[in-house]
Amino acid sequence: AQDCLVSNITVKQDFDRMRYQGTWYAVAKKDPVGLFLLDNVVANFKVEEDGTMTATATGRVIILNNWEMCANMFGTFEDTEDPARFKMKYWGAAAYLQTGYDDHWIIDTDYDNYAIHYSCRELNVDGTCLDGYSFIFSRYRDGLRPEDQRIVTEKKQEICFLGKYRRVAHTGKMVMPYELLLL
Ligand code: FEN
Repeated sequence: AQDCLVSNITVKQDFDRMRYQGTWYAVAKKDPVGLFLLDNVVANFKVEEDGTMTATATGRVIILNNWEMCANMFGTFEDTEDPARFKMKYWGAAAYLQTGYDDHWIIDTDYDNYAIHYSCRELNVDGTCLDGYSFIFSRYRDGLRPEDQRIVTEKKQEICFLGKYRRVAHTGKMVMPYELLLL
């Protein structure tokens, strides 16, 4: 949407949640206002027996007195008429972590290499996004393949977040607990 209207943003056609399952490494993110995950963000998506999509995510957070913590987050996805547009309920394993209810749109993915996620939390009166966040995911910890970079840049522009992303470092200090990978 070159007019940047959230209502004109297109998402992945015929999104296949089965193929989206498994581990995704965040390689870049656009932060929302307020508390969020700093870096080392890894998500693991799963389709439950009843067809519901769920996910776990880990990421580094810094709490109060510069305490570095590994946050374990959980999300369940509510379906909408569009298979690529979900509402995500999320909460943390620790009580100090914020809970929330966000849009969760899959803008594009090839399932095997890259994915572009988008969430707008608050609209401006003109229908553009006032507060939102986005993740660029890769199936590989080392980042995106050069051939996917072009597609991702194009999509960043379409969702009007180009230039607002920061790279997500993977220092390897934070690894997703094995139990969470299996959930
Ligand atoms: C996503 C992948 C699919 C699963 C989930 C995802 C979203 C995660 C979100 C995390 C929010 C974290 C917060 C942290 C926090 C899309 C990656 C679930 C939306 C809100 C602090 C920091 C400092 C403090 C308290 C809390 O609450 N951090 O003192």
